[in-house]
Amino acid sequence: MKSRLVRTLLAGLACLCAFLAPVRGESVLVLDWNILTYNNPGSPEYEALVRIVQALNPKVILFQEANNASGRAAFMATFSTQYPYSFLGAPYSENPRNQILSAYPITLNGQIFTADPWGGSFERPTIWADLDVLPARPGPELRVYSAHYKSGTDSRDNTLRLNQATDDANHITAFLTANPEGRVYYAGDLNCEVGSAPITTLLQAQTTLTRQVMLDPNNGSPMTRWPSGRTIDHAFYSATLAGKLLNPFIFHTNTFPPGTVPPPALANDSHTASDHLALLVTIDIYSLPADLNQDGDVDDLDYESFASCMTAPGVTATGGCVKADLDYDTDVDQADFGLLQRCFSGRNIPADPACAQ
Ligand SMILES: [Ca+2]
Ligand SMILES: [Ca+2]
Ligand SMILES: [Ca+2]
Repeated sequence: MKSRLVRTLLAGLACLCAFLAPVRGESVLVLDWNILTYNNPGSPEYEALVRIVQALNPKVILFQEANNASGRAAFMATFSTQYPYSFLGAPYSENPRNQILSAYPITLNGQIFTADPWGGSFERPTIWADLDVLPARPGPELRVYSAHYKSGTDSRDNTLRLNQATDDANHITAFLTANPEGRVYYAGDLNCEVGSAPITTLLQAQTTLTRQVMLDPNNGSPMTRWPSGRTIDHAFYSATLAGKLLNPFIFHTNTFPPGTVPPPALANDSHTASDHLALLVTIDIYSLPADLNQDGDVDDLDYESFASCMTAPGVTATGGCVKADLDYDTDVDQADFGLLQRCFSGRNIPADPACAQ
């Protein structure tokens, strides 16, 4: 009886340890693409879209022009296991709109409506969603935006594009001011090129955004729109994601050497599916809990943040101190300090990802 009791207790402890072991990270493949329309289920355009998503298998999708209700419903049903979470932006009638599909829970989402110089709000807002990439760690780890700026060249179009960029830049700035460690990935069809006023507005210092250069790895081209060859689809990341975007590229089935297109995609699928090309990037969601400021090391700065939060066992941490609860048992106590000590690497020295094991 005794040995069975001991075995049960040990098994229980093992479970507890597994539960408390900090989650360290996830590589999040994000696809951004203006798909023109889902098209009707069964059409060549729709089937090419499905094959490309199957070939790339992203964790998060940012779509623009996600219209055609029947195609959209068929797509979401086909990928319901892969993307159990989704958010469809306005308008809800069949006009081009933005959509976010996610393998991770969406904890919060919203739409940014922009003033239309013709009166009212522009019908097609930028949309955003907070993603809980690491469910074992409190709070969401990534915020994504899907944007589609007004096309055209008349005065209203130019004003609207700049208004959209200004509103989105302000939205990102407000988010990062309230959440200095928030991670932002912003992408979409901005209908303007590098150097234009909307792009410059997004890149103003307070957004902390950097534009991610995207190239087709098979020919080095930055083109995202065909047949015009313009580069009007863009991706940006916040300073908190500096160094965390891996392998950015433009996906273009037509430029792969013969026989090398990732299956089940076919050679001409990019052009069959849409008049834009897809942007892909892997975002490294770094999650070593002891690295409180998430800059890669565990140093005196992390210790200072931690020390100001340390209390006693069983005292629930609140506000900015939740991040100092390194073993996720709600308090900031000696056990958390032990984890910090084990992970301490020193300034600018990458912490050992296995330190907390
Ligand atoms: Ca989380
Ligand atoms: Ca650090
Ligand atoms: Ca704790």
